[in-house]
Amino acid sequence: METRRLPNILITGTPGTGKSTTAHLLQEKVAGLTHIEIGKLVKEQHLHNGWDEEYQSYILDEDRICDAIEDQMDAGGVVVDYHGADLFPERWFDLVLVLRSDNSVLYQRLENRGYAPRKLTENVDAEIMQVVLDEAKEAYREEIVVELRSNTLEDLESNVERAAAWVQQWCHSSSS
Ligand code: DAT
Repeated sequence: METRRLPNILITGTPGTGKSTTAHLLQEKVAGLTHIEIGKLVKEQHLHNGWDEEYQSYILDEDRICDAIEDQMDAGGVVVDYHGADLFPERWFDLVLVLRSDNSVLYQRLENRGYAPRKLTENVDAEIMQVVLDEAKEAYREEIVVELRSNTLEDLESNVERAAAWVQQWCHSSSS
């Protein structure tokens, strides 16, 4: 039975496409939403099984990540931001936004972030191959998966506006 009073949204995409920025602005704009950055949570609560030198990332403990946020997800109103789409239960999300950036834009953002050349190339390649988009389409009903361009500040603003309007609409239709 649907008990959420606010919807849950997954904001996903390749690292650097603007997930955290978008999620943060959305949570600021819509009262009652909370933002969970999975990468940060993993570090803070040690929800991993060590560091993978080869991939330069944590080896996630997916079960513990899901356990850590389950109560909040059940309550609703959570904007989850993560660069993967298939580790969460499908029922958790009402909307899945997949942010997309052009390769030159993404390259620059990841270079600014200080990514090592190999990690940078892997991520830009993954974006070109739309790995996260395909993963999201596989994991969730196609009609809740929305691809959004995230190259410019105008894109950012319009994505936040659209998502906020969608939340309002969701609340309106679930209360009627
Ligand atoms: P992610 O959480 O996907 O790794 P981020 O939100 O940290 O990405 O953004 C990476 C950088 O790019 C950060 O400096 C903010 C900037 N940025 C994000 N989305 C943008 C957009 N649509 N237009 C311009 N800059 C953007």
